[in-house]
Amino acid sequence: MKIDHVGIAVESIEAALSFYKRALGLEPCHREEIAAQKVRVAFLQAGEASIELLEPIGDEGAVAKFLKTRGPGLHHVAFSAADIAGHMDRLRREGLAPLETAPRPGARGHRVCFLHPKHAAGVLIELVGG
Ligand code: CMX
Repeated sequence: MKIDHVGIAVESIEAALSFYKRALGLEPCHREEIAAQKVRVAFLQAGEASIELLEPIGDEGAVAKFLKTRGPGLHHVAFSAADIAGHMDRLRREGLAPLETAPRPGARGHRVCFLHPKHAAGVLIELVGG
């Protein structure tokens, strides 16, 4: 599998974008609000993969909770998975059940699912389908 993106939880997308521009010359290529996940996101392309900056909308939701308990930093690593439903079935058979029972809508029109960090050395894993 290829890495699709690396998700980084931030307090402020604008402040983080300023760092990525000044330090690495990276510009945002896509912005979106994912209301169901209570986040706004910005993607920065870095070669074949991208960085996803995640800023919480409000005080609830997974990213707001993450920032409150752990502070800004690596939130998840996402891998491309064309047949996402097939991968979810395979993972269930392996005893590594995804957090969702079925793929759900994610950023950029993709279908996604997540694997709990307890399965992956403390890193939340996302699978990104077509
Ligand atoms: N990476 C690593 N560890 C994490 C984590 C993360 N992103 N989020 C939580 N944890 C850890 C906590 O530190 C805690 O560890 P300890 O038990 O050692 O203290 C443990 O997991 C439980 O933490 P929690 O705060 O009680 O969190 P919840 O169990 O309520 O939720 C999770 C954790 C992963 C199940 C939840 O965040 C989730 O369902 N995530 C998937 C959805 C998501 O993250 N959406 C935002 C991204 C949207 C997008 O990109 O589309």
